[in-house]
Amino acid sequence: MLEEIRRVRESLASVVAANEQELEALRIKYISRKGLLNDLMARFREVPAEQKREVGIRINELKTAVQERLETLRTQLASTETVSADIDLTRTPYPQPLGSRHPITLVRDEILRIFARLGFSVAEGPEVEDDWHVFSSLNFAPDHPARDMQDTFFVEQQPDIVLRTHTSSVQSRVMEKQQPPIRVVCPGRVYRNEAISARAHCFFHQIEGLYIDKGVSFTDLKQVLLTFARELFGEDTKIRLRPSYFPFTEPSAEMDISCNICGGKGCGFCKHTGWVEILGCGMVDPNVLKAGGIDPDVYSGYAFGLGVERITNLKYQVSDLRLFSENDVRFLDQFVAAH
Ligand code: 2NM
Repeated sequence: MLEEIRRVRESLASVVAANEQELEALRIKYISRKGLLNDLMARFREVPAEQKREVGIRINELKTAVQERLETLRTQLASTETVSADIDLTRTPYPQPLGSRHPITLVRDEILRIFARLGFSVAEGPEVEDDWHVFSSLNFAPDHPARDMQDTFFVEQQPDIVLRTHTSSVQSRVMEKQQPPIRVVCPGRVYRNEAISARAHCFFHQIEGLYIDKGVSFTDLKQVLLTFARELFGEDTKIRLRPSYFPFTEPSAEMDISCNICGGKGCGFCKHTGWVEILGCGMVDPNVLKAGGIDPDVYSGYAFGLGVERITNLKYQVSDLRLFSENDVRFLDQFVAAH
């Protein structure tokens, strides 16, 4: 019997209860009227007299041990229940990984902030557009090569509907809706029918600016672009304008900045010229103003357009345009935003 008592006592430590029912079952098993302890007591009578003293002591010890164990299990059950009621199981576990912003988003926002300080508001419009807003209203001749299937994506069986090839279509819409003064920048994705390579993609991101008021001249354009270049690439940045051609502006120019890799000394990046091209610009063609319902005898304006991928390449030296649309986290993780 002493041996039996010892075994029961040792097994107590591994006795557990997952809930109230299991705990009650243990109580019944050990200390109810028909329980293990009462059974031992009942057999106490059969114990030889010389062992009675020790067996009595051991049974009493076992009784205390059982009561203590059941009490411990009861407190444990109660505490798990209160804790689980407090925990929000829908909460994201720690640590919460912070994402990073896409480099195109970072550079776009930085550019928009600079123009916001210069008084430009933001306008957006549809990526699927009609011919009028993408081409005709912007002084593209009916036979202009940009209208070719080779360059532009057309919506099937609707030759009048295209994926916009520039965000000037948004500015065309702004002119139709609003009389000058107009100061807008239009960010967005544009599409060109090009074979995808490291240096070309069938879509990219643009920001175009438009400023229309009385007496706006080319000097206003130059000063705003110089301010912009210095804000984006640093105070020492120089700009240079080269004559160019766009259907919607006359005169037109392309702007270079002093190479921000070598500081203008000449390097592989600027093909040893010291300059890199960053945008196109010009004075809005009177035909474009007219198409937008603005009187070119009263108002004049300038416009410019830049590719966000190109600027991002300049700032971060990304060598392959395809990286921007593959969403490889190993690439994206390197651009840690100021959250
Ligand atoms: C460029 C270059 C030059 C431009 C023109 C217009 C509008 F709507 F006024 F006609 N928006 N953007 C423009 C002018 C865009 O991108 C290289």
